[in-house]
Amino acid sequence: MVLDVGLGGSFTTRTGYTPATGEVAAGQLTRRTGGEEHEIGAGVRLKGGTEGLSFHPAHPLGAATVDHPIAVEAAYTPDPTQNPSATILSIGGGIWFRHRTATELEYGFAGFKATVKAPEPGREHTVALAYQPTATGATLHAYLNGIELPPVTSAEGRAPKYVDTIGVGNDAHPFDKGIKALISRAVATPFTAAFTPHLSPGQIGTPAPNEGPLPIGDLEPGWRLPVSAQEDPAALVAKAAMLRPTQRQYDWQRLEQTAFLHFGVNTFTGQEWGHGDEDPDLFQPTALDTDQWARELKAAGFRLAILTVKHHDGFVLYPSRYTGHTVVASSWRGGKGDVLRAFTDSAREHGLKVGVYISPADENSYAQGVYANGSPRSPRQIPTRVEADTRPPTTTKTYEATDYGAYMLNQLHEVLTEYGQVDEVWFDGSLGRIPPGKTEKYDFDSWYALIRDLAPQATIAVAGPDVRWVGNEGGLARENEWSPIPIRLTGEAHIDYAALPNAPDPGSRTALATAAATHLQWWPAEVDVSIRPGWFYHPDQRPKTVDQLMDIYLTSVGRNAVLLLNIPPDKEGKLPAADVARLREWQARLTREFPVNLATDATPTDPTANQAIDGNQDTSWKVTGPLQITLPTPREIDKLVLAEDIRHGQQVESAVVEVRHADGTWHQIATAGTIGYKRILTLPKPVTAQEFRLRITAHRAQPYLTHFALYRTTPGHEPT
Ligand code: FUL
Repeated sequence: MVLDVGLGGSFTTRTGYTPATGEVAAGQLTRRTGGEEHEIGAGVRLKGGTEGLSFHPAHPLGAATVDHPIAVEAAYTPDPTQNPSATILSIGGGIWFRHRTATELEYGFAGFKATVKAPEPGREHTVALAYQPTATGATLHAYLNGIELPPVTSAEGRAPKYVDTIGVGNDAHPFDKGIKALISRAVATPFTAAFTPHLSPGQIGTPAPNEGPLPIGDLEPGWRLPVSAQEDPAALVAKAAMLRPTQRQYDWQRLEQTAFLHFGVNTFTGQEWGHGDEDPDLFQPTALDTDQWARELKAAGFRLAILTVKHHDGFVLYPSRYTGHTVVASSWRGGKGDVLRAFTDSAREHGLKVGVYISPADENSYAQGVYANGSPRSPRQIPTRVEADTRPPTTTKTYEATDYGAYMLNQLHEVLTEYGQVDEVWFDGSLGRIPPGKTEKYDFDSWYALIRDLAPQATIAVAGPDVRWVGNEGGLARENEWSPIPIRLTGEAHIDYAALPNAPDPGSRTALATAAATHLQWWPAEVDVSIRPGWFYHPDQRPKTVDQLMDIYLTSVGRNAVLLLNIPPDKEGKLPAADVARLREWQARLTREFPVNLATDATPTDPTANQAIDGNQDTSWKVTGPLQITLPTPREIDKLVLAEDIRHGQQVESAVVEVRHADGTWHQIATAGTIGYKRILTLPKPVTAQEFRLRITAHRAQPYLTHFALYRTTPGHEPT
């Protein structure tokens, strides 16, 4: 960076500028006439004509042409009227970004130029030019409000250089193309490979009265937005910035820690995937204790638990009316057992929410000639009444389904109407042992519709529209985990990844620009991982160590994902003692590593930023600049928690955290890419400071911060 001023310093001579602390000016910044009004705290007001700011960098821009990559940016609030050629940015006199008229902007150099609609007057916008010489010419990238505009390329020579000056609010040469505007920030920076603008609206200067990126038609913020095949990369980024979670996705994200319970015939056979022909009488828990499940899970910080009501083998843990392959066919509890009932009762008793895993792949149904039997989709009355149905007559609803689709619908109906509130329905993507080519084309549209009808608050996970599988079963979210994701919608309303589930980067600007997507959607990541090597209980397996669980927490909850940790009940029907002990140790470890949020005692430089440090999840701060806080005394910290208020979308693309040294200079201690719902940063070694600062260095639309939290592991318990 050779220049980065928010114009918070002073014009000490009539024209010369002295930067404020934290500002950078490696060169001389001047007012052109001295008549430019310096509005302290807002910027410099320009009245057009010969007024403007000039920056003379310490190093020349080139010889006769501009020969070095250089980027110039400004935040400005234009007046409603502008003279033709009123210039916002200029490099060397030959490269410009200017008004052609009050409603049209033009950028370019020599004979190469492009035109775009001018942004709305009276509110703050950001503009950037990034000039990159090539072997035979140059490319000029232009940005408006953080969004890239079509680049301008010359293969026939570079931009002429008339002066070694950068103009902000006027041309660098000549001097009579001034703009009427308030300039609130100016940035200049050489760059090497790719350039990303540092400025976007709302990040700096005065808050924009209407937030949001470059208007793209009349688009409203939403959960899912369609995209076209050849859509402009800038529009894709703008659409991604418009995505918001639904209420159910937001509620789900706030759960943070959820538990999985794999329990069924496999628990007794030692298999991970049953064949569906196992004798139901093998299911014999000797001391089923769902109270112990719920109590221990709750104590370990879980807020919801998902039970495998039916795994791929098709054995059902409650007495379903639609199959004989259930707990009723076991002599356990005299054929009167109901694991789902016991589980849901205990969960509610202990304040845990309930989720259900109902495997679409079903070997027993396949063997029975129901799954993939070739039956056509036809209207089905759900629930389908059976002989000796003891349910009171109830309204039925018609859904299109195959025979197996109807079986699933009836089962979902039972689970969602007879066991109290269900908050997550988990459809696995695996086919189990069903032979390839014999698979059923699932009636996802009808299944989703029935779930929405009966349990509108429930998220439909993984093979579902609300929650995305992170792509591995190792407990690892990506370092930069985006929730706005390019997707493909297939005919039956089924949602698919535009890239592979485990694509290393499904959400960045590059991913958005290159994805073969039909839509962009808020599709947040869930990290499912087992505490043991298997999903089901096996006596010879051991639970993971506390260190491993701690790492999993940091790479899931700490990376904008929800953790779904599997703890498999054993043959007794209890969570194994070793696993319970491990959960308790892990919980104690979490408490020691995050004992108190030291930031809640701090004073922010900007009092409105208190909403980002008050520790309150429901309040957030509209970012208007760096978040700078002062603690009552210097404190040692080793972890930071950053959080965006995702009700305003996921916007941050990069951020740095700095501390102030005794000599007043700022030093970087941590960097982050995305933040999202929660981002935990661990420092390589503890840092002591009194003043901390978070700077958002790249973002999409207006970010809001819920948390900037500081922690120090309780001494004596540092991780090894
Ligand atoms: C996988 C299944 O095949 C496993 O058995 C397990 O249920 C896991 C959570 O999902 O795809």
